[in-house]
Amino acid sequence: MLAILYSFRRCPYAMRARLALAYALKEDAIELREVVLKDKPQALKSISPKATVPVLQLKSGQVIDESLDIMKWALSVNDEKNWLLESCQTNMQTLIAHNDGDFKWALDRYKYADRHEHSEEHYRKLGEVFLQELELRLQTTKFLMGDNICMADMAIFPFVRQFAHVNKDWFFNSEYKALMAWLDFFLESDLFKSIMKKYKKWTPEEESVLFPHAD
Ligand SMILES: N[C@@H](CCC(=O)N[C@@H](CS)C(=O)NCC(=O)O)C(=O)O
Repeated sequence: MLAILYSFRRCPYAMRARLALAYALKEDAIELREVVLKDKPQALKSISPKATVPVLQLKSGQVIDESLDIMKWALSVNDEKNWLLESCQTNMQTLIAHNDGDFKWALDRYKYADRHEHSEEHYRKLGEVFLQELELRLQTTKFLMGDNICMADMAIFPFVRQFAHVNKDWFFNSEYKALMAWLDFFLESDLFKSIMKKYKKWTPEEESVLFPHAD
């Protein structure tokens, strides 16, 4: 066993970590512990006091508690299709920072506009600034940094998925056609399906769930 992953199925940060781990590691390489955010296990809180997911605890005891660092760790183990794309690292980091910053801020408010000051449309418009940036890129290349999949695609699409799901009618009737095709490509992929299996909440008494899966 290489590591333990604390994860939450529907969390987009945990999804990007699971995507990279499932891509890079051999089947059953790690133990997956499904966390319920309202009832986090003590084992998680004691290794990472901020207690966000995902958290990866390596066999050496090292704890990695940022999703992008977990992706980079996975790619340092194996990256046969070159997701790291060294020549585009700066561009990738800038795009991911936009995703994790302004876009995520708008997404959280778009999802729950009734708990915030402005309307759903207001927050959607703010989020659209990022969608437009992605759309522009995807009109000329199949993926965000060219015609091959890279880390930025995997780090970003789980968030675009969430944005699309807030109001599917709006999204699928919007002008973002290249973005829709890109999103659909990932949602239909075997890799994505393999990381979206459902698990019971982990408890220390429960039998271990191994990850990545064979199929
Ligand atoms: N910067 C962190 C953010 C992770 C994060 O915020 N995850 C959410 C779940 S989607 C979380 O654990 N929130 C804590 C909570 O809800 O208690 C990362 O990239 O790993």
